[in-house]
Amino acid sequence: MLIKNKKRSDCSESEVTPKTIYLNRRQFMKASSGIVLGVGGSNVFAALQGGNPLTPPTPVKQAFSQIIQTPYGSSETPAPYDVATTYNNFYEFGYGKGDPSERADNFKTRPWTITVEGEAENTGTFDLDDIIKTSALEERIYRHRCVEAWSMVIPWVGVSLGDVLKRFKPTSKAKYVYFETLYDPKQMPGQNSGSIEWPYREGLRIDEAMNPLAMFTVGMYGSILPNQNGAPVRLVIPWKYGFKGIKSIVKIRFVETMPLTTWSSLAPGEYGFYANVNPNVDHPRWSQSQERRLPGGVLFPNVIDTQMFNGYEEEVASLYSGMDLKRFF
Ligand SMILES: Nc1nc2c(c(=O)[nH]1)N[C@H]1C(S)=C(S)[C@@H](COP(=O)(O)O)O[C@H]1N2
Ligand SMILES: [Mo]
Repeated sequence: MLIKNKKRSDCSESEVTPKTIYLNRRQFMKASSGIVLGVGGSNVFAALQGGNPLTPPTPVKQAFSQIIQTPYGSSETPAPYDVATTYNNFYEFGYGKGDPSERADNFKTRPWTITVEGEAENTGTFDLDDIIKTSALEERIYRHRCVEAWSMVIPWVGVSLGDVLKRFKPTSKAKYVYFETLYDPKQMPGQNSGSIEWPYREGLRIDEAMNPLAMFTVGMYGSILPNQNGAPVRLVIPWKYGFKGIKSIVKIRFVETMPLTTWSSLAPGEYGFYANVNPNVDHPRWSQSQERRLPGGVLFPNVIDTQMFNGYEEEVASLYSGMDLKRFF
């Protein structure tokens, strides 16, 4: 982001994949699976193997056994799996879009614990599997909009962030919630260098975190998160720029005042705490009125208009009523 501004024409050839392939898959799922999509080793998943670029490759055992289908994004066309997993921002593994998929293979994501601190009754260190196991996993297809002005549609798997946070019983002093990524330079080579003060930090106002759209995400495309996409758990906040979607979370802290976050501390004039997708507030180095919807390429850059709150205005606009969004960007 700060470092590299990809040109519109920089799309790799692998991003060019016909939409019809994904459409076929969705029709197939509708016809064969009903409401609960059983993918773990089932016939449905097996039938989707065989070179379809929209499904995770082997091992199949990493697919979830039961995912509740939701209406979120059912009319959208998700990006092919290989695009969503090779065009990434995860600076802990390098600044290039291809670095995370090339360097995160051996990243250890189990066992994984999250430490919960601050203004809550139920604090301590919890195993991720214990945190997640009481919730039914949902598939939600969301638009994912990076501040660099590219976007993708991704079928995430996870639970409402609010449902998870409520289990820690935040007190009335918890006005914000702060998150931290793992700090482990041995595993994350990008943490040995660069201008970022590690670990990566993010935060939300507590009412934003409790909004039903905010997602505590453990998978995508029916399967566990690939390491490059933030395994084993990340945030997905679909009405905000992608950098709010902190990856590989190890710490959650409930706090009274607005926490410092990585990008807004590095360049406060460029990246705000709120970071709501807003076509009317330009970034100093690039316009936010449009976006490159991936996959696209040299011949079909696939530029579309950016929507207010990334198209989730109805669900989230009330969080910001009375706020000057040009000032609180
Ligand atoms: N820890 C961490 N989280 C991160 C980032 C990062 O560099 N480190 N990049 C952010 C940015 S800028 C974006 S756009 C998304 C990218 O998610 P994706 O690679 O799954 O598309 O992750 C966000 N979360
Ligand atoms: Mo981003």
